[in-house]
Amino acid sequence: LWTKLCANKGSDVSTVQQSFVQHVQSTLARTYFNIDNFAGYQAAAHSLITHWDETQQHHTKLDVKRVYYLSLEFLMGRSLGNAVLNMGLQGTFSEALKQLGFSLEDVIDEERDAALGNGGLGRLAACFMDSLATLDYPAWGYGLRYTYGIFQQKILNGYQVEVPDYWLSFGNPWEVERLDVSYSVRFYGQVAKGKDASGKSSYSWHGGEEVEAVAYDVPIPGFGTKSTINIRLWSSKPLRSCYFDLHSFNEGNYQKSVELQQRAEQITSVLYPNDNTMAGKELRLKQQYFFVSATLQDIIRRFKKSKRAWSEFPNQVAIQLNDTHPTLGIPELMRILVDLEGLEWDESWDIVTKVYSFTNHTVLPEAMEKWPVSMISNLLPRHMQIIYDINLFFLQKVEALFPGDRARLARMSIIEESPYQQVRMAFLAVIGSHTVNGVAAIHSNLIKSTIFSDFVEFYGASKFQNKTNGITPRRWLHQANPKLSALISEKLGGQGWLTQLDKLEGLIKFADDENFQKAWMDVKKQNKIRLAELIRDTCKVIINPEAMYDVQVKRIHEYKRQFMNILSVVHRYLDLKRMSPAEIKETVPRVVIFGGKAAPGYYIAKMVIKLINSVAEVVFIPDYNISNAEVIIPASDISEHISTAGTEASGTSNMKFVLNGGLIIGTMDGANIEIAEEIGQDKMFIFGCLAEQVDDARHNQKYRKTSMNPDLEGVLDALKAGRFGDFENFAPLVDTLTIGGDYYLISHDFASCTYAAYRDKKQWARNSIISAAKMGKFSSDRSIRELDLPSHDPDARQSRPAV
Ligand code: 26Y
Repeated sequence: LWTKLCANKGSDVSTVQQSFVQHVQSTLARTYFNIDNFAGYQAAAHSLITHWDETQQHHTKLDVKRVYYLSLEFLMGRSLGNAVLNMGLQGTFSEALKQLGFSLEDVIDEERDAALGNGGLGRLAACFMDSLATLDYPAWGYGLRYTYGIFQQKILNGYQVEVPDYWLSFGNPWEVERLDVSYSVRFYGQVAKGKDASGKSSYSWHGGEEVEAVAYDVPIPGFGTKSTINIRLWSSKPLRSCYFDLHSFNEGNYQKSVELQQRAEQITSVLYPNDNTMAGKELRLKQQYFFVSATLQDIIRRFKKSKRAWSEFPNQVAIQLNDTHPTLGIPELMRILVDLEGLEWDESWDIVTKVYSFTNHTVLPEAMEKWPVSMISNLLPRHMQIIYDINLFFLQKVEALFPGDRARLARMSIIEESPYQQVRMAFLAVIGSHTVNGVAAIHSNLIKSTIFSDFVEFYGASKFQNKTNGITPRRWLHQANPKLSALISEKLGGQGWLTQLDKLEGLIKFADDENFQKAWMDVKKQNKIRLAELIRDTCKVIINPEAMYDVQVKRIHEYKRQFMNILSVVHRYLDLKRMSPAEIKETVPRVVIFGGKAAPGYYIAKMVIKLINSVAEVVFIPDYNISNAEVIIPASDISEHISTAGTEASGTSNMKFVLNGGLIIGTMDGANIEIAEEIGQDKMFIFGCLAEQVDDARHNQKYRKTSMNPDLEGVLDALKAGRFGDFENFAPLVDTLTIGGDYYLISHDFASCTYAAYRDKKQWARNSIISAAKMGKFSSDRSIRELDLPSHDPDARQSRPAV
């Protein structure tokens, strides 16, 4: 009977409508004359979540090795439009909703972004989930269900103001609460040393406080496959017994009676809004441990179902660490194996190092996680002992290989000694993993020659690999740029390119075809109009779609050099002021568009926002997020990826822009270099210092061996003269160039960062087409395949049984 009842897998218009109406009536408990677009969105989302667990059942039956992607951030954006496209239900859903009096687009617009991430690292995790599902991997994402995502940014009087992002306020139809999946997590307390039955020392961690981790599952449907995988997000709750302190309540102390509950719920309450800068707060460390503890309990519970020996664990489990944020998973797995499961240390260590793999996303010193030994000792006393032991055994091996080299031991120690003792999480991650990867070729080489050079000498170079980042073409072209997607599919005779992005090369033969060029640029024009509307609505500024759109959207950070960009805008503006009307007529009209959030505590970055907003005729789009990125990126003619060479590990928006037919102004940094390799340097506007020149250039800058670029000097004079408002607003920012020693080499790179020709429209169209056509390498499908995760499941690829 069950099989019969469950077999209703139709995906035609009337089946969709039935499911939709059923959800309106029973899930939402509303009637058809009482549903607005938001209810329409909820009902549509609910009707998509069916047959979702079948992939898991299938993997359980096959008993396959699973891959776990552990990330403190998932920057998902909206799900409805993506789910409909990935499940191949676009036409059906539009028609079904239309007949019911809705427009699919309007309904999609009701959804709030799931913004549980800061920037590149969080968005990469989201793209990887799309690829893992699409490629039928038996994969799970694990993360935290923050009650508040990345803050919403308002601009008031030119300044950034942060508003809390309470994204769950109207519920979340994409999550399924799994009250049956919950684990308790301990903090603080003491370690007792004892002896086990055989007389061996044993350790037990007890006391302190415990909280409960409850699972929420979010489905990720693959494109063109039946596979739907999960992201399991943990939410913190008080232990059942601690919901409420009855004693305090009875004594009339209502406040105190709920304190424990609040303390527990605080753990997953808010995403830390720092991107590439470490804050060092205890609550963040708590989040990290809470996350890995719940996740490992869950992974181990699944493993134990198969009744295998522990030695089989690495054959069943692969764990990818998204940066050092989940690195406590290494000592935690050791603790579980040694203290709780009674395995020997060496055997446990062998298992741990076969399971973990670590992705590094940065070389910036301020982004490197280091936690005070005192803080870890207090919060996680047993883990601190284990970290010391891991370090001891590791340093013994170093000593054996390099006898008497005290300096080397100090350099490689997991514990940094001065100015006070801290745990270097990146070293712990390297030592506990079988492979380490960087995210673009230049970055992977840099980590080998700088932060991890001693480890390359110790382990050999093969442990350190490169996996150049990628993006999912499903969201970043098919969904964000439906007109270009349709044009490409028409030209290539199908949608095969969406899963085999190399097929875009088929467009090259049309690059000189005038009709195709026209169609291509026409799509760009329509996307520019769409963006002009967004800018009109959010900034109350009218822009000219005929002008060249020059875009820089990303987190605001000194190394990304938005400051240099706005200074060059001022430079061009001052130039225009000096020009004759005839000369002005010769220049290309240009709309410069910025967007991006500054970390709330990052004073200089906030000042950059104020400066941008003080320069007239520049647009600053507030609250840059996934959803407006989907409008901004397809509309750009040119975009800025201009970090000081050697500082941007990869960048991923650079890939999105080029894939959508935008050209790049960029430095030889991150993935820009590989984009140039693929599409040809002649199709990019490359400038600036090379990574290998940076040290010298910095030295010269700092000791004033080079004088300031005269154009830049002119710009600073204008600022000082109050041309853009009170100079006091920007003085500390300008100081970074002078007394600060210009660490990011703005003066050095200033001269060459200016003009991009837009006049030869045909040449532009040709370059745009060829560039997009050669972007095949940058699909996240390729990154995922290279990551060498447990083999995927060929049986899953069947036509999807939809709604
Ligand atoms: C330690 C904590 C404060 C922290 C939080 C977030 C540290 C770093 C981050 C985020 C880092 C990040 O987003 N890095 C970016 O990762 C992208 C994906 O690999 C790269 O493309 C990009 O260059 C890099 O800056």
